[in-house]
Amino acid sequence: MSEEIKKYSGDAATQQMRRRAEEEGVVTIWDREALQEPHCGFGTLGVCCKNCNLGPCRIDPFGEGATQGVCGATAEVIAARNLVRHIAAGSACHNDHGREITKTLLMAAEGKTKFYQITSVDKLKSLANEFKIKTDNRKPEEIAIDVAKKIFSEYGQQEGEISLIQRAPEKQKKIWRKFNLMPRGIDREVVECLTRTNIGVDNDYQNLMMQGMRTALSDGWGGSMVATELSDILFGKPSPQRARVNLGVLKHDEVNLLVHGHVPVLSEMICNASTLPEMIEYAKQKGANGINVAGLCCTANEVLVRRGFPVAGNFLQQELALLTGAVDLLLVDLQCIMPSLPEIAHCFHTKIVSTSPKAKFPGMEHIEFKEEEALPIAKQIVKMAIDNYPNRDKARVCIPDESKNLVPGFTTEYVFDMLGGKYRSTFRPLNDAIINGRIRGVAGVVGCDNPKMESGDTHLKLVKELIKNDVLVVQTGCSALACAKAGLLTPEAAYEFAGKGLREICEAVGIPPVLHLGACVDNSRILTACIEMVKEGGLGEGLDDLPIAGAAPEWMSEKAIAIGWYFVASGALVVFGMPFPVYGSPEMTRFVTEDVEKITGGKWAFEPDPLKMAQIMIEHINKKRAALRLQPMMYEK
Ligand code: SF4
Ligand code: MSK
Repeated sequence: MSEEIKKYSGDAATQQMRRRAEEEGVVTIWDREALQEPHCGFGTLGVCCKNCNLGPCRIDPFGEGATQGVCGATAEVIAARNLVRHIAAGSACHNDHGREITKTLLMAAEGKTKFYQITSVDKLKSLANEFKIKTDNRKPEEIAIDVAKKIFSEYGQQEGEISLIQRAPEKQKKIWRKFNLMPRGIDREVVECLTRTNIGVDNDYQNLMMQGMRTALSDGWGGSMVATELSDILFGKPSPQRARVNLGVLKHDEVNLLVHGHVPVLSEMICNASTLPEMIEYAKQKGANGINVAGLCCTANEVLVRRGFPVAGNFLQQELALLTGAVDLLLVDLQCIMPSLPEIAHCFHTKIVSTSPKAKFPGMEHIEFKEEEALPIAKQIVKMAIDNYPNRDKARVCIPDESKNLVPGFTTEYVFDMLGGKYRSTFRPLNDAIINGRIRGVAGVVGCDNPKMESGDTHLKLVKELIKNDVLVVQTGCSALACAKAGLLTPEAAYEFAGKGLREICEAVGIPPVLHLGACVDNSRILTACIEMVKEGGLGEGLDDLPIAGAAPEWMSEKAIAIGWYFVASGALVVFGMPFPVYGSPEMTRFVTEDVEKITGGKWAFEPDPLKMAQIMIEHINKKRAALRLQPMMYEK
């Protein structure tokens, strides 16, 4: 095996399929990345601008050439404008995801689609209470209609404050009101970002960044939180269950149908269709022993945490899954889907189908998804996969013999029940474990995998170091899958990898040292868990007092920037493995790594080495512990 391949990912399935790509002459993301090296320095530093036709302009970061764009914009203005546009785009994606789920809930409640039901009535009622919607003596459908309409109104709300952000501790709300960071409406903040970043509008980098933070908050406490809450209401609250992950979940003798993207509305229906006796019987008629639905990226996480469906891989494995030659149909909706997929699919028998009017791909067949016809469309797609099974060239199939167990499906509500036991739901044991020094703190490790880094291994090394140091880790997205592939998301991992204090807690409660909370939108579950830690008492008055930290070691998407910013705006330290593009401006670099802390209590750090990254997070957690005067770590001399 080429040393180059080994260097980039320790995951054996990834190595094997990259070797196959080399042999077959198939170009993958690693090859394309190499062709882009060295990446444009101006872009990397964030000091190029093409916001108007006076440009494009670029600032010389060494101060020898142009120090201003044609309009007079300086490096810090250009870097801030670019960053704010990234935040707006990332937030828009999450917010739109929330909008899709809201639409489905409304259609289900109004009887416009018979294929979706309200599964979690208790969650619907408690959400309705937060929106001040009456629940007494009302049918769930009536309540759901009011909830969905209220949420829609908050997308376009012009003034005031969005509802779900009222969940935050008073300390944060005071800060956000004082600094004008309270989001007024979910879509509104994104639009204002686009206005302000036009030529000649907002030319104060700090003022621009305040709007960037307000927008990110409208994502975390708005669109993303809506997506999580309503998905739980429609599809059920996740709960821990055993499942499997990595390319080895593909089956030689069954129809393999992969679901890829983000919004779970269609993938849930595909799962339903694939388990219908008539479909299984049809698959048997075509010579298959069954239908194997598995996921990629965040759609994978959605059907994993609620239904225990297997996961074929994370972001970097989407092309590799096709290279197995065993995928009969790949179904995509939107977000994180590489446009290169049809080219690879066409090297094999794989059918590839897009479904969202917002995301079309040359080379894919398009079957438009409609909620009113959800199950018939899902059945049509499952049937297409079955019909394609006999076309599979068995001689060309190569499925890596690699898959691992994991236990996903933890939520804020589940942590209550799990820790408190049957009679008293509470976060008290978690807070006590932190206060008495068994657990040092909590770290959220999230985000994408990236060929510029070690392709998933950065997550692994970081998380192992954190749990070794008694930091309980919570994960979402492709980061969770990277660690699951190495077996870290099982209760047994505590014995092998966790420090003594954390191990004791994991043993007592029967949980993994690394908890999988769901897809990228479910980072909102980390916010709600943090709220409960503050409410439980003993760990300060606000989110910025908690001994917590966040990281996205291999981030690549604008969505990761938006997520990072809503945590920083909520008072957390967030470490990225690679800086976002601001280093061309000393002022902006100082703002994001230092000055912002004086406003929100949170800040950024950038560090590519996973062990140093862990150190930064641990030192930050220790600093918070010291400020709270918590007991010394129980097993540290
Ligand atoms: Fe150049 Fe200013 Fe136009 Fe940007 S907005 S392209 S810096 S002139
Ligand atoms: S899917 S945003 S690659 S985590 Fe949410 Fe993975 Fe990053 Fe997409």
